[in-house]
Amino acid sequence: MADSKGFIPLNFSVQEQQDMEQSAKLFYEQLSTRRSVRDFSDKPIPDSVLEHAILAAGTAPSGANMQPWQFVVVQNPEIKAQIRQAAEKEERELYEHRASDEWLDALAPLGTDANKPFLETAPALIAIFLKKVTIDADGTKHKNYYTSESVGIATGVLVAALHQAGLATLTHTPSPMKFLTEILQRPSHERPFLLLVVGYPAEDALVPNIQRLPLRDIATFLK
Ligand code: IYR
Repeated sequence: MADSKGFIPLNFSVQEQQDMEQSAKLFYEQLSTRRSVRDFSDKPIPDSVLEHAILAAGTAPSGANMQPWQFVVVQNPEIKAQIRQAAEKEERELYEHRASDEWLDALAPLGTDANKPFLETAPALIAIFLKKVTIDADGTKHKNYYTSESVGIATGVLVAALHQAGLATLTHTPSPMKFLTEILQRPSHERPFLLLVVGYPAEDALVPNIQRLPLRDIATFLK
């Protein structure tokens, strides 16, 4: 099936316009119910949901198809406790010293503080690492391209896939996140990108009453 360049036919099916419009609307409606959750239940989640969500994330486009990501799924209570302890230490610094008044004011509606009990309560944490280089099995180093864009898109797909599967997430970015490299024993060419908290929401979970911007504020159409 491959041509002289090694290319293969695209697997693509054209949808009826009505179906396209319905799919786009339904996808938006499904995603619009996603909220960042900070109150998690400790109810276990199926491994296969995590696995398929990560496979979905791995379909993201990436610079030169280098797929510069590594997902580390943490379900071990001792490791989660270590992550919580290290994250709260950084967060205390942030809330007490590092964050500007402007930043703290912006965070006020979210009601966040340095306490992160969800890092232990939630059944899974997915630490996402960005690979500036990829090292082959034979030790050859390859530079990766557009790594932030690539890992950002993969993370977005992961969040959407977990939401679609009926799980709640929190994109958590304790800063700095160097402790994740140490606790999770990752090689130095992988940079911690984001910590995704995954689980069912607590039954009484509350979320801030915030709204999404309307289309006219987020998009410009030039025809
Ligand atoms: N990392 C801190 C602070 C924080 C920063 C932003 I920007 C947020 O949108 C939310 C929180 C924390 O997790 O509390």
